[in-house]
Amino acid sequence: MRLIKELMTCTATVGLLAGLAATPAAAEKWDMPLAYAATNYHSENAADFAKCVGVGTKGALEIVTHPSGSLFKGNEIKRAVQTGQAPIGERLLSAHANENAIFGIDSIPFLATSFDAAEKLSQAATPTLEKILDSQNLVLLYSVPWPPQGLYFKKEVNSVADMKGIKFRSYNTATARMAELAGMLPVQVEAAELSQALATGVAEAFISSGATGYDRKVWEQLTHFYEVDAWLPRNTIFANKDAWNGLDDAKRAAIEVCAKTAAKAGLNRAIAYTDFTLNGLREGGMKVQKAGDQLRADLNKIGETMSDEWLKQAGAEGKAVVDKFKGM
Ligand code: PCA
Repeated sequence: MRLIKELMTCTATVGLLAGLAATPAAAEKWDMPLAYAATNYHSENAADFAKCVGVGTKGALEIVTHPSGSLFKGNEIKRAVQTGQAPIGERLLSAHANENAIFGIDSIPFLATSFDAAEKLSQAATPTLEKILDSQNLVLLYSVPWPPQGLYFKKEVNSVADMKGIKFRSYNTATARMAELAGMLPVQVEAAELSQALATGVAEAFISSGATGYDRKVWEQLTHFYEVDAWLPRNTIFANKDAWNGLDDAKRAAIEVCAKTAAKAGLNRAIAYTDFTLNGLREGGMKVQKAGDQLRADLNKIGETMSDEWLKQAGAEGKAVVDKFKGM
């Protein structure tokens, strides 16, 4: 018995030493702030990306994800990475369209309304986005779409006239502008705080994917989801340029390989999460339906105004990206 015990202790010690030997002494740790729930597919995808980097660098670079805005809130993440407070992070770039209109390219109403079109638009925009992010001390790694955007209300809505005066939660410049043009009152709220904003009456309606409505269990307050397919915004994953330049070639190569895998896996997850979450809204008791003709026509008009405004703000650089997309 004693012998067995001794043998077990010995085996455990050898195992522990082997484990220690396999971990290089100078393992580097990167904290990765995320804005959305741990169970959301963006966060799960980022966790897999982190795992992939760990394996690809044989443990020499450990990326630790921090979902739900726990390390930095959504609206703080970009600045945190730019300034090196975090070496890597994920952010909805369209929320920063006030810095550069091109960041809002994925939120132009009715320009790209399917996963296929959204991927093409992203491809068309990537070189320009890389350049702009580079000028902000950021390295673009990959991006992943949200499902098509639809409208959430706590009553039946058949036209834009029905929306007048409603307190509308926005998540970027485009959603705030849409609210204004529809006669609603925009209030910017991060997804992590959405349930609370609805529960306290700070917001009564919003535009988003089925995914965010599902994650935030909005059936507890709201009753109707109208499928509008207005656009498919993206979460972009970027690194601080100094942190990136500080990595050796092998680590950078591992990140690049994992980023490519994560982009593909993220897209597939987004597609799968679309129907799953719309069904989840139904199961929660919400009426999920296509927007009616009048509502659609009214939104198209608002969309035209917003597209014109965007083109004016984004100038020749923006037009070039849109033209490239349209020619794909
Ligand atoms: N969910 C995010 C952005 C787009 C989406 O589908 C949100 O509502 O904050």
